[in-house]
Amino acid sequence: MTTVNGARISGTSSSIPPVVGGTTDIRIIVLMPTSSFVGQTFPVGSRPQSVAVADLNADGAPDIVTANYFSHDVSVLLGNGNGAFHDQQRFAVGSRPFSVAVADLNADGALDIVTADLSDDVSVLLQQ
Ligand SMILES: [Ca+2]
Ligand SMILES: [Ca+2]
Repeated sequence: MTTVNGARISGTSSSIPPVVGGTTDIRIIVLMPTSSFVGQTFPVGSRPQSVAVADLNADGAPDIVTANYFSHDVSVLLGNGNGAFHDQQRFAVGSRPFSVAVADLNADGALDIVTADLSDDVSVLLQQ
């Protein structure tokens, strides 16, 4: 189990340690009142293929999850509510995840993460 700013996230069937390091970035674009965009880049795992936005730690600020195809993990970036995000935490999933979704899969009130993997399976990360 790993704790990220109060959000505790763990795997379902085996220990899923966070992976250290990142090789690819995602770009956050915030719509400003002038209808222009300001971009900011945050590192995530290798070759992110899919992104989901949800309030994973229930603090009222949207958070980001990416499915990282070549690093076989997901990156979780907790938001601070003003468009900035904390450094990623990475959690291993199946081989070559290409899609990610967030939902409360076990009806405990905490959002969980699911990925579709190229290895013909899905990975489920239950938040505890
Ligand atoms: Ca949040
Ligand atoms: Ca849940």
